[in-house]
Amino acid sequence: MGNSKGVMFRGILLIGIWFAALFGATTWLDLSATPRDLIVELRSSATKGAPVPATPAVGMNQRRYGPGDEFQDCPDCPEMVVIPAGSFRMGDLTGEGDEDEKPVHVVRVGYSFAIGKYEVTYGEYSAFVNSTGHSDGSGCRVWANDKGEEDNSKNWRDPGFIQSDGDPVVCVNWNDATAYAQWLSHKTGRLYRLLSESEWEYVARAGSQTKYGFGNGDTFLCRYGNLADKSSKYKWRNNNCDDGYARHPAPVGSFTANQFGVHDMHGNLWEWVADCWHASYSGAPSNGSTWKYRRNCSKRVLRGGSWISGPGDLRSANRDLAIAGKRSDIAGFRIARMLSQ
Ligand SMILES: [Ca+2]
Ligand SMILES: [Ca+2]
Ligand SMILES: [Ca+2]
Repeated sequence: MGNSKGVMFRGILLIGIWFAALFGATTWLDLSATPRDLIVELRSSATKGAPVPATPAVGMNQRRYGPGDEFQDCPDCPEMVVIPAGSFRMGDLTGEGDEDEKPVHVVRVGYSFAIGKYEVTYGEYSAFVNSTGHSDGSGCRVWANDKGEEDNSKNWRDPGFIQSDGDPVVCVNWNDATAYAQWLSHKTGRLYRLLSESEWEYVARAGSQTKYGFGNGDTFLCRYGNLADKSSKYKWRNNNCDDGYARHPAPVGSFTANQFGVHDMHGNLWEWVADCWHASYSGAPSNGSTWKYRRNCSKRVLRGGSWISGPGDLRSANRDLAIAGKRSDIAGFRIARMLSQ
């Protein structure tokens, strides 16, 4: 009798552990829609360094989102837009790009995901810093005098121009951006992260194969984003139009959205993406995942150009790089969120 009771007890215990493992450990992150390698990468980055909340702030019963849907996971969270799965040709399609935009290659983004409708704002970043005490850092490279100069007195709170909640946050480095995405993941119970570089170009192109998401004409740039326009002093300025913002970034959403409903992919601020810098696309991933396996990953990719950029820097295919720990008033970031199927 005693032996059979022991067997029964062990059986119940094993079933209990199985249920706990199935429902307890896996329900707070949405991982089902990502490629397998991306899932492994994201699971490790999202769970590193911070405790899993006992009760996620947002409900476990998530509605299903379809392409074009917009949502916000909490009042302080960024507004998100759902992007459809699809394929595109990445790189210099128009023949006016740099060597680092080659070779052109096909990328298949085989999953739908959500992207910030805007660059992350000052108000959204404030909520993160107020909640976590995240460091302001020690200085920022600013363009107040029309040339980039390190200024130890400047940071995201005071970059040298007035910032309000609806402006895009500046003077944040790659590490700050990543910490913000991880905090948002733990706050909401959803998987937020930086975009991969290929996801970024996929959204910037929004189905186009032209120089910009809206076509080839520099004349129309001022409708879609803030750059060095004809009111600017920079010699590389776009003399075709005036976008109304000469000396600083524009509040997010000031310009027309692209075909996916996303704003400021061209200009306003350069945007940090997750990938390590590689000087060519030889060997680049073709499934939308982040390209990260490089011994020295201190340099990260920036995309889209900024309020001091000329037209060439705003091209969909254009790439730039910066040291991950550096902050400047021409770079911010945008986030992505994985969706369950
Ligand atoms: Ca401008
Ligand atoms: Ca931008
Ligand atoms: Ca470039």
